[in-house]
Parts: sequence; structure tokens; C-alpha cells
Amino acid sequence: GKEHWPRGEEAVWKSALRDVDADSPAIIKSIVNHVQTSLARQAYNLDDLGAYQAAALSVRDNLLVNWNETQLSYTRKNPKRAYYLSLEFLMGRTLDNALLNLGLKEQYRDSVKKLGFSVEDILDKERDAALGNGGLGRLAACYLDSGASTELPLWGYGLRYKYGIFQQLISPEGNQLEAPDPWLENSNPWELPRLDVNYEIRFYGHADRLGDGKGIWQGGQEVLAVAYDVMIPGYGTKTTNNLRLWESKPKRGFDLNSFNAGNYEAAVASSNSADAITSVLYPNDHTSCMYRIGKELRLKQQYFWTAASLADILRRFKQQGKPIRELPDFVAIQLNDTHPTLAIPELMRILLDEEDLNWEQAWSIVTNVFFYTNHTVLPEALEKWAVPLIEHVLPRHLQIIYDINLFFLQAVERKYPGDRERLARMSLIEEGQPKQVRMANLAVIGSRKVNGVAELHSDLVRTTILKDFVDFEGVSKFSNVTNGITPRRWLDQCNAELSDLITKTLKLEKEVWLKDLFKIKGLLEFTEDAAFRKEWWAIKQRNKERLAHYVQTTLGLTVRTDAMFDVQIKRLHEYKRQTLNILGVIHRYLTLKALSPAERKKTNPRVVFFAGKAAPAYYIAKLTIRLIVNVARIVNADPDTKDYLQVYFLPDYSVSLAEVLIPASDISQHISTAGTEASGTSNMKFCLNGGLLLGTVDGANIEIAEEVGESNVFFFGHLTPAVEDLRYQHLYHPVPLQEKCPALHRVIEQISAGLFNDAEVYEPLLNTIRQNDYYLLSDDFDSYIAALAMVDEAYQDRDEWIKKSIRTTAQMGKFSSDRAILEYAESFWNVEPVTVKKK
Ligand code: Z15
Repeated sequence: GKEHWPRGEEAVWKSALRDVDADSPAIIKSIVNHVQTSLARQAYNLDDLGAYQAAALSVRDNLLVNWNETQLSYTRKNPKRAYYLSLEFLMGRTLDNALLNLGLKEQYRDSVKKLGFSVEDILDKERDAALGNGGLGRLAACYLDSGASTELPLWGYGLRYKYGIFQQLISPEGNQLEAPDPWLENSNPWELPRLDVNYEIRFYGHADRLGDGKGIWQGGQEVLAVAYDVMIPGYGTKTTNNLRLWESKPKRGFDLNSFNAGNYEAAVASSNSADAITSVLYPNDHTSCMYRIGKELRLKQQYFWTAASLADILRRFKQQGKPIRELPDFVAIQLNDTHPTLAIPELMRILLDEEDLNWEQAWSIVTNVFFYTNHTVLPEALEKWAVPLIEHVLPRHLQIIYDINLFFLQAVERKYPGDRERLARMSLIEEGQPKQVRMANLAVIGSRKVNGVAELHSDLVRTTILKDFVDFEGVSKFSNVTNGITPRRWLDQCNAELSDLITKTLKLEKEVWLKDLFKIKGLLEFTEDAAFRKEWWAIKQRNKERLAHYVQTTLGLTVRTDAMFDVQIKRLHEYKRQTLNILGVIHRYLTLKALSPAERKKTNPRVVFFAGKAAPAYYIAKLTIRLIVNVARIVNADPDTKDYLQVYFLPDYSVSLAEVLIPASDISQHISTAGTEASGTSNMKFCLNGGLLLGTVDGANIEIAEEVGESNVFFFGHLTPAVEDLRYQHLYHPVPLQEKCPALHRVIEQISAGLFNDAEVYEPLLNTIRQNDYYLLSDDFDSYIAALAMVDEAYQDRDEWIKKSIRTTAQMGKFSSDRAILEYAESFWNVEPVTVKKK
């Protein structure tokens, strides 16, 4: 009977199943072929997951052809290449992106439909590759997309974690719980194991000096690094670059350990064995290792990855038969934060101990190969490694670091004779118990260029944390590359309807404006076109409904879609001030409660969404989640207010969830204490999708306002230069909260009084504000509330709001990651595009 027949069109299946030269279309044949061969499954019981896997394998075949041609043309042309070393690549899903980049989406849509499947359902079966924590890891992913799309010979190097960022669960009380993310469970069609590409990586052992700066390192433990390649297709190009991820394996096969899923932190720290090195992504964002357990394993991850990547880069370079001194003419290595800084002493070790160069030759090569990007000025995020730990794990590298430091401090002493304080500040070694190696200092002196990630941040880098280095080396080494985002994923893919409307309106091929994002400026002339505005708004509305549908099906909650959608989604951190947002929500709730029903009716209904993960050991951040969840519970259940205010904490924030949330937002919040958010990149994503920005004068918010016009953003709060002084006032001239900010005091006392359950639980969180209020909530609260009121008012004038929305999208051209990656290529790396011919 029929139930034994595959889904879809009988004739299509029949002809594809019959044999290889059947006359069915190539895509259908390829999918059916993968069902039968690669998956060894029968058409008769194929489910959505199987269909996803077969479609993915079929797309992979296309990518492989391009990948091979790209690598072949690189080998033939031998251009200078760039390498992006990042401990995190937050890739999200691949199939949709690959289909769009290959221009095959519609063909696959038709083909899978004929086979009885919907392309959306199939795409939804893919698990995110979540090998990152947040902004830094997602930036790396956007840069790979842009590198391939601009035809740059750019490879990424990272780690193939068996477990990505933890899965976030919310307990009945509202606490965050962490579960492992076994993302490789269903086999991963996007990676190519290269078991033949492997390197032996040494740890521990002993190092002897041989004079002349050279040395020898022997003994200890050797671990195998095995390559897994992930293909990175460019948009509308044949270029398909490579992301090479390393997996650790024991050199001899008896060194196994088991992952203890019960206790996340302990499991992270548990083992000393070879496979433990790439078993799990560290879930700490903005926290250097020093206060954390498991730090030896993290150090081993960093060395394992940098050593394997360098060995691979050098092997590729050497295959060309060039002398080693020409390395900087063929290789540029971008260090994504200080995480890969061990690459600097590692390259020194190779050049001195294995290539037999002298110190000057080696140092001159090193300092022309590396480039360092700083992503934060927060002191707790600056990496420092205990000297005894490095000595134990990497004894030869410690010697080299000491030698680098000696030569460096001698040079500083020559320029500033007798300035001991300056020497102490600039030293690679921080005195103390124990002594620590300052990785940022090492990254700076070992690199050709240093950059921050937005103008304000780069200024702060130059004038605060790296001021001494600017004085010493000259300012030209220290520059800025403002971050960007790929408009393919963050507009075309996540908001296809808006993308189509833009294409139609601009009368350009979408391949044109998606590769030259400045072209969307052409939308400006349509702000006065009422029909266009109507379409623009209708798309926003459908995106809200898509989000509401997601919340309904995953959480069983009904979101009203006729309200303003207000979104704050990012890692939980005190500096990002989710607490300010939830306190503002409570303020709104209390204000609504005090209004008469008639007055309430005049208010602008608002739905506030939060999502984000807290580091498992970050107590205050976890308390903030708990408060948000409990506020949501009380507020959403209150019949007086529920038509005007709803609050949701969406668990398990991810790239895929961002792709649903961002297109649905009317307003998004980027409200860090001034001077703390280096750039931010989700701010760019929201604005590109026509969401307005409510933010502080911080990071890339400033440049967004410059581009879209200040009248189209909502700014509030103190500016960066005021922050230091305000903190000083908090410490030495504290004013009671009740006097300083009565509105905030009232909110806090309501929490304390138990309005949101479990009064005592929140005291440590509330005390951070009552006590020294380091992140200045009490200084910014009033202007925050005023800004929220302005947002409400602006939203009432619907036509004007839509115009703001269009103007915002239209002027986001600067924030394409294509622009950013080309700045790196041109002004730092001196790497040029290589065109791979289309056949
Ligand atoms: C991280 O995601 C960022 C900085 C860090 O130092 C670490 Cl450890 C993780 C973020 C910044 O907070 C954010 O402002 C920036 O946009 C992003 O890096 C990419 O540069």
C-alpha cells in the first residue's frame, strides 16, 4: 500500500532510484544516491533528519569541488596567505548558508519538495556548531565568510571541541543549569577528517639552554593533533576556503578518559589525558583563567592549537622551497585576542632550536608575521599565566619568554633610563605570588600591528592599557579595525523577505548589494514611499509572528504580536547591564500598576525579550537570570498589566535563535557602561534588519549613530570620560541610593521585599548596586528611563518610526564584515584576492 512508498512524488523517486543514468535532475539523483549509499538508508522510512543528512552530503559534494579548485589555485599561484587563529568559531548552522552562497537554495527547495520534504523542516534538523562563547567567536565566523566572499586566501585555525558551549536549561526556580552539548552525536557532514595530516605536540619534559639563545626540549608527554577541515564557501564566488580544526588523540592508544556529564566544571578540569585537550570549549567569556579551575588544561589547549597550526603553516610554506627568512612575505597570522599568543614563543623556538637562526633573525621574522587584535579593556579579561605553570607545561617556552623580556626591557631602559616603574609596568612578567606572564604585553611586542575593534575601543587601548607601548613603539603600530557582520547570514539568510524587498526596491541583483553593502543606501529615497513603508512594516510583523510561533512551540507561551518587541540578547555580564534592563522593566511594571485602567490603555504595549548564557561560575550573572525569570513570571500573570507588558527569558541562546530574534525586533538594547563594550556586533545585526538601537555611547554604537544619524538612535547615560570620576565618587563620597536615585531605590526595595519571590536570594545582586555600583546603574538609571519613554513616544508615530527603521538599514553599509576583512588584508597583511576561475 501507499504507506510503504516514499514521501513525495512517486515518479521522481522511481526514476532516481532506478539507476544512475536515470533522467531525473542531478540534485534529486545526488540526494537519493546519498540516502542509499552514504546513509545506507531506504527511501521507505526516510525522516526529516535523514533527508537533512542526504541533502547536506549532496551540497557537500558541490563544496568539495570548489574547495579542491581553490586550494589548487592557491598552490599554483602561491600568493601570500593569511591565517586567522581563533580559539572560538561560532559557526551556527551550515546547510542554509552553503545553499545561499552556492546560489542553489531554490533548486534544492524544489528537489526536496518533489521528494516529499520541506526545505525549512530539513534546515531545522541541523544542530548548531557552537564552538564559541559570544561576540569574539561569531566575529571569527563572519570573517571566514567574508574572506571567502572577497576571494582572500584566508584559512582559519581552531579546535574541534567534542562539546561546544553548554546547553542552557532553566530550573523551576529560575536558575541556569548547564548540560553538555554533544553536537557531533549525529555525525557531522561538514567536516573532512584528515587523519593523514597530524603533528606530535609535546608537553612537560625538560629544557636545556645551549647558548646563543638556543635550546633543546625533550621528554614529557607527546599528543597527536589530527586535522579536520571545514569548507568555507564564498558568496557568489568559486572560492571555498578552509577552517582547519585540531582534534587531540593519544599517541599510543590506551590513554582514554571518560567525560563526566554530571558536573560540568569538574569535568572540564578532570583529566590530564590526551583526548581531554579538545574535549570541551571553556565557557568563560571575559574571564581570564587565573581565578578558574582547570587552568592547566586551558593552557594545554592554547599550546596544542598554536603549535599544531604553526607546524602546519610552516610545512605548507616549506613545500614551496623558499628560505625561511621569506616567511613574512608569504604568511600573515592574525591572533584573535591573546588566546594564541603562545604562537610567538613557539615560532621563536622553531626558528632558534630547529631552523638554527640567530636571535635577531628569528625575532625579525616573528615580529613581521603576527598581528594582534585586542577585544577588551576589562582588567579581569586580560590573560595572565602563572610562571610556575608555564614552567611545568612548557619549560622551553618560559626560557624564551624570559629572553624576549630581557632584550625588550633592555631596549626600554635605553629609551627611559632609570624609569623603574615603567619597566615594571611594561615587563612581560608581573611580580607577585606567583609571578605571572602578561599575555597582552607579549602579543604586543611580538606583533607587527595591534588593533582594537571599534574607534572608541582602539582609542582606549592606546590611551589606557597599552599607553606605555604606544609611547615606546610609536602610535602607528596601534590602529583600529571596526568589526563587521556578514550580510549574507545576518540579512539574506535570517530575513529572506526583507532581503527580497530590498532587491526588488533597489532594482539590483542581490549578489550585487550583498557584496557591496554600501549600495543599500539606495533605500533612502524610498522612505517617503507609503507603499514601500507598508511592505517594510508587514515584513517586520511577520518576523514577529515567526518569533511568537517559536516561543509558542518551544515554551508553550503566547506572545502578543501587536506590541513593540524590545530585545536584549548577549552573554550575561555585569558590564552589559542586563540588570539595568530588568530593573527598568520592574519600574515600568510598578508605574503601570499605579495607573488607572483608562490611563494604562494609552500606553504602548511592550514585549521584552532576554536571552543569553552566564558563565557557569559567574554567580551574579546567574542571579540576574533568576531575577529576569521570576519577574517574567509575576508580570506576565498580572491581569492589570499583562496587556501592556510581557517579559520573556528565552533559554539556550544560540546563533540559530538569534536568527529568529533579530529580524523580529523593533528596538534592541546595547546598554553597557560607557567604555566597557569593545564593539558589539549584534547591535549591527539588529540595525541591518531595521531594528532601532537603544544604547549607551559605547563601542560600535557610536559609529552606528554616526552612519545612520543620531536622530535614528536612542542614546542615554554617562560618557566614557565621566566613568572614572563617578567610580571615585562611589568609593570616597557615596550618596545613599534613596537620595541619589529614588526611582531605582524604589525598584530595588520592591525586590528586597519579595515582590518577585525569594527575597533573600537576590540580596547579593542588589548589593552590587547598593555598595560600590561599579557599573554605574545608579548614575544612568534616570536617563535610561527617560530614553525608554522617548522610545515609546517615537513608536506612537508609526510612520515616522518606519522611516527611522528604513534609514537605519539603509545606512549600515560600513558594517559589512567584507569591509572589515579587506581592511585587515590591505593595511595589515598585504594579502590580495585570488580569483578562482568558474568553470
Ligand atoms: C568576547 O566575545 C569579546 C571580548 C573578549 O575579550 C572576549 Cl574574551 C570575548 C567581544 C567583545 O566583548 C565585543 O564587544 C566585541 O564586539 C567582540 O568581542 C568581537 O570583537
